[in-house]
Amino acid sequence: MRSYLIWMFTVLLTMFSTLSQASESLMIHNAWIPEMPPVSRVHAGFASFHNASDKTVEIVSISSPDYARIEMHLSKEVGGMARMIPQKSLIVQANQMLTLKHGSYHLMMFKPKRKLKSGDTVQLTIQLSNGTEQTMTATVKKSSQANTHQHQHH
Ligand SMILES: [Cu+2]
Repeated sequence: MRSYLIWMFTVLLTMFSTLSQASESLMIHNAWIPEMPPVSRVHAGFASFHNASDKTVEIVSISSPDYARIEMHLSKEVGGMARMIPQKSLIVQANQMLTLKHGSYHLMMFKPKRKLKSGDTVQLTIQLSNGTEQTMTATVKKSSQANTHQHQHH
């Protein structure tokens, strides 16, 4: 009985330290997915990752129950051609914000498992190199809504 209690206590302590670690990692803002025609087999994903800690945070994988596979890409011009280069990870420097956007870093999400339209939300799980996980919620939006929003900064 006593060893059982000690074991329980250890489990709770481990859970708690994992949770408190996760809270020090990334703050995620404006996660969104441009609405695509239902026939589309690949969606883009955007978000801003804010690392408020004094350590580099590295995202090593992203998954979602709503997609078969999610890749991290960097759009780049190579020899005058726009190319998308798959990234092994996304690195968010200490006290910096990494903003995923068109023409830069972004997510490519393959084979949506359900119809997603404007207003729907998608749960994503982010795996960090320190072994912790974070969840994020992305909202499906019409691209035109997002463009309007961008233009408000002018
Ligand atoms: Cu891409």
